[in-house]
Amino acid sequence: MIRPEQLKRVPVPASIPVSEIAGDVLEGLSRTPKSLPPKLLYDAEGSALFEQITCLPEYYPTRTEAAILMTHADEICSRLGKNVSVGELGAGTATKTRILLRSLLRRQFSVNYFPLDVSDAALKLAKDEVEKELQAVNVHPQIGDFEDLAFLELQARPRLVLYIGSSIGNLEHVDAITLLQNVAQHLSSGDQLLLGVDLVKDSGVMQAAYNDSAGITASFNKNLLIRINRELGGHFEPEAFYHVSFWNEAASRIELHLESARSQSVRVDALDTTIRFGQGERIHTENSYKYTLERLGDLLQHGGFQLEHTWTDPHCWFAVSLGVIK
Ligand code: SAH
Ligand code: AVI
Repeated sequence: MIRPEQLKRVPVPASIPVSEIAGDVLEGLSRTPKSLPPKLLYDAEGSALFEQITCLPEYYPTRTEAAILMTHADEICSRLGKNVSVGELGAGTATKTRILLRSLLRRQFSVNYFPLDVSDAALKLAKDEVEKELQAVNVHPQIGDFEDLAFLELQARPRLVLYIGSSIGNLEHVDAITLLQNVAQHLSSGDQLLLGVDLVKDSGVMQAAYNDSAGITASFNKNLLIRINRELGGHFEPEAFYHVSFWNEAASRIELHLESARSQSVRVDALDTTIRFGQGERIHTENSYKYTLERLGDLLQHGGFQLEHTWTDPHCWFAVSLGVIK
């Protein structure tokens, strides 16, 4: 871990304000093998690129989950407590959330909705779009990290927490369980969690989703280097890195990497450091874990929730599960 006092010792050129990503970038690029936390993918440009990804023909998760929600929204809402308030982890632009909010408003007069996200650009869009369509939803955006869960206690009970979009798949198993346990600690008996996860399927289908023919996922991945250039005075040449994605069967995950096309040294002014890359050396930027229904059940149980029901699509590509705190 890089401590804040270590960062203060780095002489920063006056023209570059120290970005909050500095510690994560310094730590991740000093490691062997190099890696960066996936939450750094979501600056304003990254969030916009992710929105494009959700519309790609190869990227099945969003439309599959949306279809599950559209088919079963009324049944899902009938299983919720009366007059629920809704919190959401990693809400993004809340496009799919509106499917549930619409259905919820057929059962209650108004909804207090608390979307949490690190991306203020995505949250702003979420608030604008939800309020434009659904005037009876009061949106309370929470800009922050999954570590900042105190907002769940601002919600009136009973509470529903949404964690959809398979975003939990971007966490290591141990971190996924810890996050659910932290959520559970802020909830009370009867409060519920709606969790969306991507399921293991034909590897060709999964690989195509992360290596689309239009190259949007590659741009999403490389945007991380552009962000480091802008926020930390980095000198990365994005074209000197390849977008690499593949299915790691043993770990049940898709991996995203940025691979150095040649041996090169890259200066990052705000970190007062130069990062060396061998030809073919990679920065591991994201994992996207794919679950089985059995492992999804275990995840909920270890996270402190009792599984109530799981909905899937006809191909069993994606699952949405409702869990409750007993
Ligand atoms: N739920 C939406 C968006 C998924 S994209 C959907 O289903 O389409 C993942 C979202 O999680 C992004 O908007 C990203 O900014 C957010 N995110 C990623 N890591 C995060 C973290 N550690 N804390 C808070 N938000 C995070
Ligand atoms: C947000 N998350 C669930 C996406 C995924 O599928 O793992 C992020 C993503 N990365 C590349 N394409 C989409």
